[in-house]
Amino acid sequence: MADYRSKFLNVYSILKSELLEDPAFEWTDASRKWVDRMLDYNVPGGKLNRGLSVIDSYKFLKEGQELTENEIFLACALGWCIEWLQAYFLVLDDIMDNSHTRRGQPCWYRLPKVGMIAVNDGVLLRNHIPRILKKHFREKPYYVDLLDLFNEVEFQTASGQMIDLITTIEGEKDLSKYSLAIHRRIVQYKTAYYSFYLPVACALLMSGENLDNHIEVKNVLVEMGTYFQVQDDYLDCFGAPEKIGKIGTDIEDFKCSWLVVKALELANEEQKKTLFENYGKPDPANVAIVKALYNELNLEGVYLDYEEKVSKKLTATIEAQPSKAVQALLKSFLAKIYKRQK
Ligand code: DMA
Ligand code: MG
Ligand code: MG
Ligand code: MG
Repeated sequence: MADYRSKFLNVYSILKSELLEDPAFEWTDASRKWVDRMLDYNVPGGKLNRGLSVIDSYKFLKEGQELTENEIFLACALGWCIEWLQAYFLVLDDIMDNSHTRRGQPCWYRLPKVGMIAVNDGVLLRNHIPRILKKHFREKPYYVDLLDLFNEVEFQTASGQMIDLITTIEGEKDLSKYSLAIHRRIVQYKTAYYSFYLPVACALLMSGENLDNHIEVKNVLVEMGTYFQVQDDYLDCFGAPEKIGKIGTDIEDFKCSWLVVKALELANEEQKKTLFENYGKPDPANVAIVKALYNELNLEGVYLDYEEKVSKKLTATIEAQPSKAVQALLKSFLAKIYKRQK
């Protein structure tokens, strides 16, 4: 597989320049500088897995045929639309989760000059997506499907964020309502669709496919995305902050994390009491007690077990797919996240 990373990064500069010259707005030096800095701070600094997945997927679907420069550019532009969507959700997610760091630097809203301007920056990031699509895909037969896809997935993600957030409402904190079923619903919507289904769906549309004919592929990708968010929940507590680029806040935030659901399943009455008394409190002493309990319950071992089982199951589902190209694509996705540390 050719490495498209440098081409991909190149396309970022092009898209950014176009957005900074958008004729629909009367730019000033100050406004151009703000958006320039805001984009560089929030859009390109992640792992870029989602963005690069579009071109990787498209290449698999073309089954070894050389891609034209134009095809490469378009796949990269769609990849960047996903990275823009991710940046939009993360800027707002960090405010709502009261997070401190992201991608190894302070969260955007934590910068003294930014603060709550970050809310509007999030809105701007979201608005950049249809502007990129309009500029580069307007004449394509799949343009309407592309717009519809981004709208659907954004709605699913925002709905997932909503159910993630309303389970933590102050005054209604009730650990006993947390279950694997609720966790699954949250992560499927807040993470799986935009992180796993969206890149492949973009590649399918570019290849002229009708998304209605690929429901099975969607189901596998949603399963994989669920596994990916379980990893995110695990790393929030057990990951190395210098590797994941962020400091976990799930315990403080009373999140319906996979870890707390597992802890509730495994705890005896006394341990449950400890959990009820200490989960969802901002004091580091309470957090430390929860973490000690997670260790007592051997949640690291429980997680490793889960990871083995889910990856085996996913591999079997992938191998049952009729298309070899789709199998190869899905296997490469799984290989990228299996046992990830960041
Ligand atoms: C992430 O949930 C979901 C979206 C849509 C940003 P999260 O709060 O667990 O993410 P992170 O751990 O990166 O803050
Ligand atoms: Mg968060
Ligand atoms: Mg969140
Ligand atoms: Mg998280």
